[in-house]
Amino acid sequence: MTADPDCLFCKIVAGDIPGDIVHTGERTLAFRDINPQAPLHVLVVPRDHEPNAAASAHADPEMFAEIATTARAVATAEGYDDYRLVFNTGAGVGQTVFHTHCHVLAGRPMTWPPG
Ligand code: DGP
Repeated sequence: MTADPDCLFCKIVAGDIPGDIVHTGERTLAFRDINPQAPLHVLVVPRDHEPNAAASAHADPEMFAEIATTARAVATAEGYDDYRLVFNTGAGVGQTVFHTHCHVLAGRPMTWPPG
């Protein structure tokens, strides 16, 4: 298990700061976003610290599948068949927390392209 003591999401994974946790997996955790952008807005994170999705994919190629499976489990449990998954990867596209996370968004109409 790798953790960064200065990382917000590592602290949620460790239970050092509270999170509204909706799914606990062996290698992933899912909790509600503090600033929800849709009726369902959950973040799925790997327990291991990596700064972004590309780094997680490099370090652990199976992690994407686990994140997708967790995202589906969360959406299904909340009653949604349709949902959007977003990995912001890099500050230039809006990443603000540098621990890999997948936004799971559902429950309202969504447009494309995203803003
Ligand atoms: P991103 O912009 O892709 O890095 O998304 C980071 C998300 O993390 C953003 O939607 C807000 C959320 N967030 C930030 N701080 C906290 C926190 O302390 N708790 C929870 N649950 N979510 C947080």
